[in-house]
Amino acid sequence: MNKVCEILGTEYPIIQGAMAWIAEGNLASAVSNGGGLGIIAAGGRDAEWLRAEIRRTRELTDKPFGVNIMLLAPNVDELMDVVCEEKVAVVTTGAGNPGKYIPKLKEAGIKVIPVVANVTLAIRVARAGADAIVAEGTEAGGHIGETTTMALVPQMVDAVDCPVIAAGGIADGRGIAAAYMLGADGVQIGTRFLVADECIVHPGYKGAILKAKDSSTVATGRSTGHPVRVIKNKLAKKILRLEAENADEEQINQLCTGTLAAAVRDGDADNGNIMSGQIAGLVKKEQPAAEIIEEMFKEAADVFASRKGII
Ligand code: TUI
Repeated sequence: MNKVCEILGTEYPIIQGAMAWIAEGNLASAVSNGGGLGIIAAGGRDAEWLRAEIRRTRELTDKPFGVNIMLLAPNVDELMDVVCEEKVAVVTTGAGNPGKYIPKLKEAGIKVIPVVANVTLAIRVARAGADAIVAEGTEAGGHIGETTTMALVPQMVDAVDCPVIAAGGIADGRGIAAAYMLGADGVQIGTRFLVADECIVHPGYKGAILKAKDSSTVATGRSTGHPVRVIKNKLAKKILRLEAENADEEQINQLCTGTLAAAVRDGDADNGNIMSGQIAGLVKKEQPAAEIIEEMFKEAADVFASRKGII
């Protein structure tokens, strides 16, 4: 059996990406019911919301699902308490080193899968007891590192003993097959699930993903040391201009205030912060989450078969 399926308790070795203010019970349960691991994103939420959402998700699926905790959040300790009390199956983390929380999570019987963007941090979290690690390349949406998935995955596979799950730039069976070839045992996919029927993000956000082409994303925030990949719209261009002019961080932060809500809740494709991976150009239709998963893994198997004679 696939090592990642064994850890996650799923039919397919796929984790849904955590998308702040977007990934909640509807999408998480749909992905889990489709045989993957659905994720509730706790970033920006409070402990009460998270507890209620975990309980609501349990009513929508009897399959395992996980919670993502963004480590830059001011209420990380409280969110960690909630996932331990509720004994969710899996916790993924982002934007930092979850090392100090790992013993407590494992004591609660929770599998811990940090999402990391470089090998140094991967080695640290592996030593701290991570069950698996998501190697997230710079092609991914949201907060990103510098290294591509193609370069990051094999280097991480060589550096750690636990299974590696590839993320960033994967949205179909070819991407899954490629990740396996690099030594990954599973994939994390965000962008394609943005247009899942069960994803509650505003249709304007979905439209921006469906309209995107290969060159439609850009990383803002490089000047502040926190690059974030988004759709290159009016807002992103304004931020890039300010960064080029060495505007102070406060001014940029002010411009960004409320823009994630504008994208997620109001679907403002011009002035909203539309986080997306580079692979958005490949995402062309809205489908149920379960159909997305089944289609991608069938395609991965077909790709393996059709390329058999290549070497
Ligand atoms: O965390 C993510 N993706 C995210 S978090 C997020 S919310 C947010 N929004 C705006 C600004 C900041 C956060 C949206 N998307 N992926 C995992 C990830 N971790 N990507 C990059 C990193 C990372 C980068 C540098 C983690 C640690 C780090 O430096 C510390 C170290 O020890 O290397």
